[in-house]
This record gives sequence, C-alpha cells and structure tokens, in this order.
Amino acid sequence: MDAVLDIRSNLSHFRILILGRANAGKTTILKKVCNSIDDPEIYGPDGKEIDPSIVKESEGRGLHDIENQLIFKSNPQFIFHDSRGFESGSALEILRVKLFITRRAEEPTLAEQLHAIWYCLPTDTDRPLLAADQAFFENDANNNLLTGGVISMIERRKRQNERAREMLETNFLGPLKSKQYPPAGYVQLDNMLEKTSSCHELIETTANTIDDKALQLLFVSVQQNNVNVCIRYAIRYNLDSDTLFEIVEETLCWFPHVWQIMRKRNLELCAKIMRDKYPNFEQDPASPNVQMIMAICICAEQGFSEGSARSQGFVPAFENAMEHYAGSELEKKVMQEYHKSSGAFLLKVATERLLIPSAEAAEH
Ligand SMILES: Nc1nc2c(ncn2[C@@H]2O[C@H](COP(=O)(O)OP(=O)(O)O)[C@@H](O)[C@H]2O)c(=O)[nH]1
Ligand SMILES: [Mg+2]
Repeated sequence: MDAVLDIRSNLSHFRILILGRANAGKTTILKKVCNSIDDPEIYGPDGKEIDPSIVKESEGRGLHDIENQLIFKSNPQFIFHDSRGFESGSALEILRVKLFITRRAEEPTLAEQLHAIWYCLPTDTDRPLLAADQAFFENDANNNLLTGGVISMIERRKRQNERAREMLETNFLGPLKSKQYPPAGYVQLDNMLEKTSSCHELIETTANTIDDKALQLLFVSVQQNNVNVCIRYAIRYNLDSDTLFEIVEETLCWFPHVWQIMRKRNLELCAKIMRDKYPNFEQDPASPNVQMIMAICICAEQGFSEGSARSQGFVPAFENAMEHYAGSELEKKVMQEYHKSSGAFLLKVATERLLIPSAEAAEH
C-alpha cells in the first residue's frame, strides 16, 4: 500500500474525457459531479486560463476544443476534457478525438494521461446508435488508455416503461456489448435537472471499473460526492492490515477531506486516539480489524460534508467523534450487525449512512 500512497501523493488531478453529442447533458453531469452551479473555468493545454467569452464564440461556430482543460472551482482536483464526440459523423471530428486519446495515452507521466472516459448517450430517442459511436468501441486506441483508464457509458434520462427498456437494450446496450472494446461500465442517470437527482452511481461505477489501485485511490479521494464509495474501499482493502497505524492510514486515505492532512504526524495522532480508546486491540491478535475500520470510517465521515472538520480541524473532530462513538450503543449495534452477517453488513454500512451526532452538535 505504501507504493500506492506514494503514487497517489504525486498526483493532484484525476483527468476525465467526457464525450457526447451537443445537448447530451455533459456540462450538467460535470456540474453535478463537482457540486457546482457555476460553469467551469477553461484552461488551454499550456495551463493558461482562457477567456470564456472567446470559447463561447468558437463553440457558437461549432468548434469545440478537446485539448482545453475544464476545472470547476468547487472541486479543482478534477480536470475534464469535453468533446462533442461524433455527432456530425465528420471524419475530422473523429480523428481529433482518436488523436487526443492516443496522444494522452503516450504521455510519459501518469498525471498527464487520461484516467477515464465518460461516453454520454441520450437514449430518449428512437434513433439507433450512430455508426461513429459504434466505431468508437471498436477502436483499440481507447484500450491503450489502460493505465487504469475506463470507458463508461452514461445514459441520460431514465426510461421507465417496458417498451423503453426494450428499445434501450436493442438500440444501445446490445450493440455496444458486442463490440471489441465494450464499455467497462454502464450507468443510467436520473433527470439531472432535478435537485434530488444524484450522480452517486456514476461515481461508484467509475471507481469499480478502474483497475489500477493508485488511480482508484486518486478517484475515490478526489470525488466529493459519494462518501459511501470511500467507506466501501476503506473496508475492501483493509481487512488484513496488520497494525493499528496501518489500519488508520489505509482507512483514512480514501476520504477526500482527510487526504489533505495525510501526514505521518496526523495519522500517528489518530492512531494514538484509537489506541487510547481500544487499548486491547493490538494485544489481541483475534481482534477483528473491522471494528477499528468501522470506527474510523464513521468518525471520518463526519467531516465529509462539514467544512468545520476539514484540514487543521480534522484531528480534533476525529477525537471528538471517537469520544462519542467508542463504546456507544451505535458501536454495539454496528458490531452486532457485523457478527450477524458480515458480508451483508458491509454492504449495508456502505449503502446506509450510519451517523453519530456531529462533533459540533455534541458541543452544545
Ligand atoms: N430533461 C432533462 N434535461 C437535461 C438533463 N440534463 C441536461 N438537460 C438540459 O439539456 C440541455 C443541454 O445540457 P448540457 O449539460 O448543456 O449539454 P451538453 O451540450 O452536452 O454540455 C440544457 O438545457 C440542460 O438544462 C436531464 O437529465 N434531463
Ligand atoms: Mg456543454
């Protein structure tokens, strides 16, 4: 894990190419992923910021520069490249995307490579897949992406009735699954314009389809949308950790707000807090790691959406949360559930948020 943490430490951004026809809902999805109501800032390939009015003008003329990097202020750790894909079927457009993907795959540093592709297809249409869309999934340049790259297909707008589902299977999923390089994951999105809609599934599916652990860690600890995915990965990779320090490190590293303070000293402080609360854990080789992992996850979760427990405030908030959690009724319930059915329990924990009173509320 140390090597994975080192690689992750040297990466500041997760880079995604989002492809899809004009009005497929790309920008709307990206805003949701980054919890932003504002448009992204645009940077050229040289990293220099570009005046959005210039971009708007060229977009108006149908030009869309895949090389530009889109960054949202609300989550600057994602870099997006946006392309209208193969809408016009124009050979030039297709070539541009292919070249971009190939060139990015050849970049010597992981930071400059593409880490995922989101391919958007609005399926609220009776038009079948375009030949150009199909050709994309035959292209081995996409597969060269594999430094952990993924190709996910996102379908905007849920189709509810039986006939709609049939059409989806016949017109879209069926043909794509039979391609040489079918999408690694597939997500059907709700109406993204609704306040209650979420992109949790997109985050979850993307994380699951990344096969490089350092990139997986990067993605999970950069996204700030789905805390369950952090918990799930913290558990998945941690059940056979040996020492309390290792458990603390390998659990906390999946949480975006904790990543900012992933320094040895802070981790040692957290491990000390745990040692004080669970003095017998390290003495007893039969102690289940899961009790520690759960305690850490539940206490770390607090800060995920609360500014107060971020950065410098994390360790005190963690201590406060642990004060309330260790030995509490909630912990008993968590462990009872675990002993009843460990596999199902882990899934339950990861899908239901087990909250304890927030550190702030507890002070009043
Ligand atoms: N009904 C509905 N409209 C959407 C949805 N997502 C985006 N839109 C609308 O579709 C239009 C195009 O969306 P946009 O995100 O700009 O698409 P882009 O061209 O692919 O970036 C906008 O008017 C959005 O408000 C959705 O899930 N449902
Ligand atoms: Mg757009």
